[in-house]
Amino acid sequence: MTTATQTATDSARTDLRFIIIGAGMSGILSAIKLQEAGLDNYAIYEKADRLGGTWRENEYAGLSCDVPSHLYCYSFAPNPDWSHRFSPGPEIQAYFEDVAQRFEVEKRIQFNTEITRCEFVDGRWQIELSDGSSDVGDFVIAATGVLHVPNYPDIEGLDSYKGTVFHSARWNHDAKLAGKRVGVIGTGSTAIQIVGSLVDEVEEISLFQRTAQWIVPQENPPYSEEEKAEFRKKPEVVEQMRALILKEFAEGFANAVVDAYSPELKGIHDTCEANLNDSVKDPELREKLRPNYRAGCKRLIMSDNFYDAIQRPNANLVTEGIERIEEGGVRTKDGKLHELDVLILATGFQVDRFMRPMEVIGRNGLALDEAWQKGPCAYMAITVPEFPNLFMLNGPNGPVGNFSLIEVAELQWAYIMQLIEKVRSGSCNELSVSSEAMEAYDIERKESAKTTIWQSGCNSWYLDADGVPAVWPWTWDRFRDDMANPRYADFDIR
Ligand code: N01
Repeated sequence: MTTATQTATDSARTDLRFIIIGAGMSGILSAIKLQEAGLDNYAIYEKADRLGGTWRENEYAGLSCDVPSHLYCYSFAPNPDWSHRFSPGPEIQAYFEDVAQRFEVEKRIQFNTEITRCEFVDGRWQIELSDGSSDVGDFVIAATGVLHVPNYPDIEGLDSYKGTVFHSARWNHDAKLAGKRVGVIGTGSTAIQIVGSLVDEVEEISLFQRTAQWIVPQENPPYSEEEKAEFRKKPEVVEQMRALILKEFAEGFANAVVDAYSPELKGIHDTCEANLNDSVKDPELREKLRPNYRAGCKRLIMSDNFYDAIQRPNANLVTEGIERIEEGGVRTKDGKLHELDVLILATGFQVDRFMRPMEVIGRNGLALDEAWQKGPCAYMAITVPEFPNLFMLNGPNGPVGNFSLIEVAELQWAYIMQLIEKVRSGSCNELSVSSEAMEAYDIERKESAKTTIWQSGCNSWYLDADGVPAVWPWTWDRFRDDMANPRYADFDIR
């Protein structure tokens, strides 16, 4: 007699192949987790010649992460050696390189290989690569990241500028900045860090501000050698610290931003206001730096040096709008030419790209561009109707508060793994969210977004083309619970 267990085991798939797109934080995570699950038949393709994703691409002056380092690392690979509470970018890049090597993922990465096309044909994904070769997989894991296509501003005359110009995510290391007149366009997290870091080095720095930003004061003490030795000796101390930061982030921030009238958010606003009032002496400058929207509406910026930097004698805050860019610099609407040697475009990213420009074709020839005609969507930020066995990490509408994207990706992976298990155990071959569930999910998501702080009256990269926040609009607890318990009734399972 055959038991149910035997039947499942007999039909279990041991031959599944996985295609991972991208060797950034999420791609490395996926490879490690597949190995851990004994699913070793995978390829990981990376278009660049190094791993690291956003940490490889962003090399701008002053780069650091605004999530504390002991949370901004994999839960299974703590790092007792972080130099600071918020560690600098190059250290984070080195961390990913080290983890990829230790977990034997790096040797599996096919560098300089861009996936140009994925098509779902007869139950499998056919993959075309930039070197002309191809691959076939049962699953595609899209770990392409969100902020990876620079947004170049559409400002008249940009091409006519004769000085050195580059986007913050394409840092020109050959550009001489010391003793130069440097302009920075933008006031996002990137620009704020750049200004704080360059002010001492350059002759003059001009920050072109279109919109003022609220800034949370953030001390960034280094860890002493004694502390690091203790972290090495007692991993439980690091674990406790991580748990504490996670709790603080979840309760004090992630849960607060989804309720525009929460007391926590009021507290954050008051902190930002006090920071501005206490830090900026000149009343005129202070008012120019005062945003006309509530703290948290745009992604909050944390800094311990920006207000100090912008008050230096060699720093200018330019709030007149930009009229055009000319050979010699930036002309503002008041007619003034701000002469510059170097112009840095800290103007953010095209946030609706995800896997694109790759061509992705799902069931019955449906192109992803067509499915996303009205904007990128994905159920739980992971799955799209008619794109079976294709799962995204940090996909559309995915960011959860200012939370660590690593923690988010780990929980998303746990969700994806449960879907993969369905196929591995032989209970089905294909899964993707059903069109009905996708529609219902998006209606609920958009409705819930109305009471979040992101929709309280400002413009930001969180908003989609219709002004709806393209983020997780619910609490951290709901995210954790939803990721742990897929609702299979919402899936088209074949
Ligand atoms: O980009 P942004 P970012 N003329 O989109 C301005 C993460 N990150 O690279 O506000 C003039 O936030 C635009 O003006 P406005 C983090 O998630 C994290 O700084 O639209 N200005 C805005 O000021 C962050 O949120 C860290 O009026 C123009 C700026 O450019 C995300 O990356 C560090 C303009 C763009 O700001 C993106 O941050 C860095 C124009 N034509 C980044 N076009 C940390 O972890 C755009 N702007 C610390």
